[in-house]
Amino acid sequence: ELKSFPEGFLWGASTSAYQVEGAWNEDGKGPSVIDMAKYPEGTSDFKVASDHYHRYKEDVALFAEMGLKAYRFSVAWTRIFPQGTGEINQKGIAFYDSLINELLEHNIEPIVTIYHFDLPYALQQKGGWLNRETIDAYVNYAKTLFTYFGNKVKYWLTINEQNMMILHGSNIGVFDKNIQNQRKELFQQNHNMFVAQAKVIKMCHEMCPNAKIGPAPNISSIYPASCKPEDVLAANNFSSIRNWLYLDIPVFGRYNSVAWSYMEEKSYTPTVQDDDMEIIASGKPDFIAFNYYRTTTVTKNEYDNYLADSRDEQPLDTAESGVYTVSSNPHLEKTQFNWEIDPVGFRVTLRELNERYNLPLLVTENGLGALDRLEDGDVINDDYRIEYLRKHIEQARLAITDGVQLIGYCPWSAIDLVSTHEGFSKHYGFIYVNRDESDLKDLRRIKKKSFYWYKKTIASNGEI
Ligand code: BGP
Repeated sequence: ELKSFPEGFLWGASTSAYQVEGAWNEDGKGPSVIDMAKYPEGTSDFKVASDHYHRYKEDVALFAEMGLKAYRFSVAWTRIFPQGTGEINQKGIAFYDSLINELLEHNIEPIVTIYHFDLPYALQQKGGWLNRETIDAYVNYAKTLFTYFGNKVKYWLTINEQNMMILHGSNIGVFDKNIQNQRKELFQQNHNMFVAQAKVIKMCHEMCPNAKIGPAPNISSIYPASCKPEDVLAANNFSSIRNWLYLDIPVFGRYNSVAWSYMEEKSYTPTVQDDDMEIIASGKPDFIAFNYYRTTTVTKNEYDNYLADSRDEQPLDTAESGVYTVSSNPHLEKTQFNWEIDPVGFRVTLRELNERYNLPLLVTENGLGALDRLEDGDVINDDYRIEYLRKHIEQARLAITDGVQLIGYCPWSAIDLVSTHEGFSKHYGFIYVNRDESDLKDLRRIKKKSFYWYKKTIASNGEI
């Protein structure tokens, strides 16, 4: 018999600071790597975004009207520490304090991502995550957040999509161009982030005993493109490299063995300092947050040196010589932006996570990016988005019936924002933001059809 969503289920929605806030250099904010990245001609930049920094009260009122029980957002590190370290910028603290208060007054639970891609540029100039001083800077930054907001925020997320930063950070601009393409160095940055994350999890437990904290990778079930044993093995390998590496570390306190032997084989293994593994084992998460958009299908990669000359330009989410090549799945429909749609894969992913880790799960992103059209009378008929979300919610409910401990669902995104890869034309929100690239003043908010649908869904606790 179909189970219901549990009582107190965190029906929410998500954003991240640089994609929604704008005000990129206001009130003392320093530049992040995202602010300094070069975007292709014609792509919207993040300077104004959805102007949420100035309109957050209006936005929170809309979230409350939609009935959100939770709102997952990120703090911009450079609002708190403009240079990554040093003096606290009190105006940054004040902004997030007001935002959190506003949410709590509307009975919306804040779920806070500490770091969502936007490393302070000043830290990157000193080597970014290759420099172990960044570990200390991150710990100090998190400590500041726990000090100011630890009594108000119950759910913390350490790092958004660390795995995607490693797998294709070059596309997002999160790493220094001069070092990002060296795969060995990617895995060193990865290791340093693991150490930083563990320290922050441990510190959160000490400083905020009533709060919960977890990692937030992007997790996707990996399918073999055929039933050829070599393809099945490739899928198994990629699953370890892409998914389990990022959760075995915080949950079990050790490197996933398949991922480690892959790194050894490729000479990518990071330098692990004496007490690193002890530190890693000391920071166990209370739940696993994850982002899910689609599954991934792979074949065995038959090359010794895949795309020899440009190999390092090829992000790891595309291929690895002799190990895997990401291919497409002919059984799945695609979005306008060519992302495969796989609600059943969502159930599979939820089950896999539950079986491996037996921890509460929180979905922090899931959604459909589309070229929404504003029709006469300020209407957006985004039936395709409703369809996508409905199917995923149905599968989530089946997963709960399977025994998965799902505590919340926060689709991407609460409100339209700038897409990480594709600018503002790719809309995800329940609330439309009228953004004309030649005049960024309007930015008015318009409720989409999906806004009213999600409101009903929440009100009925997912009985759709
Ligand atoms: C995730 C990120 C988000 C968001 C989302 C959608 O990887 O955590 O920041 O951008 O993907 O991706 P995109 O904007 O490229 O469509």
